[in-house]
Amino acid sequence: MAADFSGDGAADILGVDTTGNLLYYPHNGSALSAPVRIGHGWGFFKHVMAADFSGDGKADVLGVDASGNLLHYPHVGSGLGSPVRIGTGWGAFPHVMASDFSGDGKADVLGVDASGNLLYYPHNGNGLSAPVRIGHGWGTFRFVL
Ligand SMILES: [Ca+2]
Ligand SMILES: [Ca+2]
Repeated sequence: MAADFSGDGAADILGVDTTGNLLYYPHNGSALSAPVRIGHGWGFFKHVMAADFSGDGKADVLGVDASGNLLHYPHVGSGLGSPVRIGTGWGAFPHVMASDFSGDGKADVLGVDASGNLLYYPHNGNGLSAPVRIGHGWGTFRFVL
């Protein structure tokens, strides 16, 4: 995932390795620095996204766990804080994305449901509002980003 985790205006890279470690590769100006482990146990997640959900300029991490819960891990200090559940029933979504679709500085969530509908869940300041269908026919896409 590419997102500005440090808040310096340049995108960093986050990844989940085969053992479930969440690794952060800081952008140092010309390349990537050595990775820092900022979490573990991420191997069971169906979806993992990095986007600024809180609106403080630093990317947070969102994940859909094995039970279909959509969890927000806020970026606090140098790492991630305790997760907050911001949705349920996401387990059947083949694609889930977090990005500031509305342009208010806070990431919204978009998902492709099992029927191929592209749904937009606006960030309302406290959490996610009811979804708006903004497209259909996305079920056959291998990647949606
Ligand atoms: Ca943030
Ligand atoms: Ca937004």
